[in-house]
Amino acid sequence: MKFDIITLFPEMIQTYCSFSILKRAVEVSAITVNTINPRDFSLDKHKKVDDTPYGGGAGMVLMPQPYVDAYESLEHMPNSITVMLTPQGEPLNEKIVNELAQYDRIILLCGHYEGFDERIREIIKPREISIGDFVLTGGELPALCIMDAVSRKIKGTLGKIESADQDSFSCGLLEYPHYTKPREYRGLNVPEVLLNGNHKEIEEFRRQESLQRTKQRRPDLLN
Ligand code: 21W
Repeated sequence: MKFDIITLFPEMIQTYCSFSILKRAVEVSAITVNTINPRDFSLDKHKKVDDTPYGGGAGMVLMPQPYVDAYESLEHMPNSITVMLTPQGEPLNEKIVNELAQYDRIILLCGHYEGFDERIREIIKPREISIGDFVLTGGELPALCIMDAVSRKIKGTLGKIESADQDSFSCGLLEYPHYTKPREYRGLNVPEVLLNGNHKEIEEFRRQESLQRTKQRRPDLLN
């Protein structure tokens, strides 16, 4: 999977991708991460990328020229999709992540606390995605959420042990409670059933806990 991220803050993307599992994914070439800064494409003598809104109002608007030129500087590739991160987009979920993971290349367009000039949408025609109903300062964290979630689906990103956990995660229920050593901590004990080595009983206990948690916290997931 190739990610091309168009952002005014490329270091935010590069830094996150230099740790942990994404770092390894880059090292084993499961993914490649390329950043493009629209500021480098600004034709303005002060490298301006935003301006005041026509019609008035607060805030600034991201100019079309630097973003469209940054976008058009990227090579055309088959099986590629462009995603714009905006608060008005469709809310991200695991189904969308699975859809995105089918592509060979994803272009991610990030704004930063400003709206995009509408003509950027009209020219690029991106899929618009949000990560939920709360206000952030920019599209970089949402872009990283997509990169992180999609990368997990790419062969070679997760090791054997982590892939096994994928199965229990994606069964549509919340996870059961986990325990490790010691058996007693501050008077709190690990449930007896997990210590007796009866795998059938353990499996049933975990399934019940998962169901109960899901009913209590996320009844919407049970439909
Ligand atoms: C916040 C962008 C507010 C635009 C007029 C001119 C991407 C995001 C974002 C942001 C506004 C996502 C304005 C969940 C999010 C994102 C920054 C509009 C300012 N008005 N998913 N400028 N939440 N957020 N208001 O915030 O770019 S995906």
